[in-house]
Amino acid sequence: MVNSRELILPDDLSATVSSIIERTAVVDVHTHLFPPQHTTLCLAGLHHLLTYHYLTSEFLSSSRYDPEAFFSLPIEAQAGRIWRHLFVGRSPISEAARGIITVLSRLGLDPNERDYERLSRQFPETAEPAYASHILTMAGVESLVMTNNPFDEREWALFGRSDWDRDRYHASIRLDDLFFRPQTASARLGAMGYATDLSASGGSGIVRFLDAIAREAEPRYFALSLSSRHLTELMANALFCDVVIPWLAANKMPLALMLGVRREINPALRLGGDGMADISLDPLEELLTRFPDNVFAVTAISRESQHRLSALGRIFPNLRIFGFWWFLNQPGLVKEGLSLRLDLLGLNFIAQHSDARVLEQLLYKWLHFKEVLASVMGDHYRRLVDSGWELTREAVARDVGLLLSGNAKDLLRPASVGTEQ
Ligand code: RAT
Ligand code: ZN
Repeated sequence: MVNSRELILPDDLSATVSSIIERTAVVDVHTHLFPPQHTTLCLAGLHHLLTYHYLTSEFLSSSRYDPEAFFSLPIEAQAGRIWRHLFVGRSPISEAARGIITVLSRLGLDPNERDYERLSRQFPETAEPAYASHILTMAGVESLVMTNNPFDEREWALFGRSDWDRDRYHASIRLDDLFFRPQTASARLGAMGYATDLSASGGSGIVRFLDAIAREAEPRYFALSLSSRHLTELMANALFCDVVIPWLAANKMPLALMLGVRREINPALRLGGDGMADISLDPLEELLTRFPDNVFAVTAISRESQHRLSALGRIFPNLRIFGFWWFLNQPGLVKEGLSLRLDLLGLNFIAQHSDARVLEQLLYKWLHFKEVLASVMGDHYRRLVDSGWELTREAVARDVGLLLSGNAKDLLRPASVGTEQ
């Protein structure tokens, strides 16, 4: 029997759940953000927000503007065209377009200003550390995980400097190039002084490379974004199964799999031309079975894969489900997916990641997600209370804390690479 003073009254339930969710800090397990000190790659500001690839593809597919001509324009001209087409010529109804309106409102700017030049003059044009920290705090983001490609020199240069906040910006190492762009990977390995053999017989060279990049970047996980066909191929790849997977297990390093992407289906749209593929979760099931000592953090892009993924999450302790990824991150699909995950998994999943590429996107991505979370959690708690459960504010705060940060922190616990386990 719970002390009656702590109980949430039925009439207060929705508002209490919403306000707890609103105030709970999040750990963002997957973004493409960089610390502000990495000035060449840290994106912020209105021009970058408007030229986010979700919006350039919405613009190019609805305006019939020639993609080559569009991408040859300076960024402010691209942004202005997108603004006039998607925000002045029609209502910004899509999730990515509404995101811009949320950002403008949250920064205290007038989203009804139609003139792009006037609007952009009011937008803070800075990516100074104090501003970045202010945006993270406003968005309620306690810490975030970057995406770091060790085969990209410009990205990797970040780890040569010490002036950024490693407690707030964590690294994750993207291995896509190692398996899917072997020429790029070999060339870079050679340039860094490692053997370039990507077969399993070159395994000791790859292990030295993994040790070195992990010591340098202190990653919280390694990651691959791939189709299920790619995953099937990897299950027959000796470098993956006999070198990388054992190295990850020995170092207690999770592997994040982002399943269902099909790259460059319309290359003229650049990043916006990447799409989705059908997903079979057979290879994931095989992976989880064959490698019980590895932790796999998995997100899948299609609506159709969510049901089986949740079922696998209940069956395999080495699977950690996270987020609603990319084409799936739409309020209607998130609502359905959240409800399914709560029904099947209880509180055992990482509720969301932002995938933000531009700093201020954190403001809308987390706000929009929390709105949906509040409504779905509110419904679940109401059913629980109707069944006779006594619900307190503390219990709601604890549960929401698990979904928004606790489960993420558990996944992101730092590993000590290269030391005796
Ligand atoms: O959502 C995105 O921004 C995509 O372009 C991808 O970056 C995807 O999230 C990925 O991490 O591969
Ligand atoms: Zn991403």
